[in-house]
Amino acid sequence: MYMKSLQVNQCKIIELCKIIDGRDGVLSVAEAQRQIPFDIKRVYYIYDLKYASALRGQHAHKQNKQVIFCINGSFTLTLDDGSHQQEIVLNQPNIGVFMDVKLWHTMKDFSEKCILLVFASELYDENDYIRDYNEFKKYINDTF
Ligand code: T46
Repeated sequence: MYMKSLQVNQCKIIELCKIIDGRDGVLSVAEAQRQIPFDIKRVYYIYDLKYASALRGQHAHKQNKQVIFCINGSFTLTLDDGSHQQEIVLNQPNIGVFMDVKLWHTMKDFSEKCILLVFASELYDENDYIRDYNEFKKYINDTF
């Protein structure tokens, strides 16, 4: 059981089951409206990260909800709801984070061979992104 709880609003830890039978390997399952709290319209993954110093994310979404996993290696996810900030290291393939709308998030400290897997509730739309932090703060105040 992954004990870390999140102090930030608009997000929560998602723990997938680990099916370990008599054969080799572990099987984890993510299903729409079950472990993943929305209908999945898009899946993407990020890999071939060569620099631990890379920074990705640094934005929030208006409509798009996501669950993010690290299915190989590790990285640090920083979460910011506009009032509270928290960092979480994702390093277990069956532990993810649900990221609701209006949540500023950044990915950093990528390990070697790190692979991020993301389930998204919406198709890709650049207009759904808030990529400026001041605009994010204004948006959460205006849409409260
Ligand atoms: C997020 C974090 C966790 C597409 O064309 N289609 C897609 O579905 C995605 C996800 C990206 N792109 C394009 C848009 C950019 O030209 O790929 C390029 C890189 O996207 P971005 O800079 O947004 O990548 P990250 O790693 O900063 O963010 C991504 C997701 O875009 C974002 O929604 O929450 O991962």
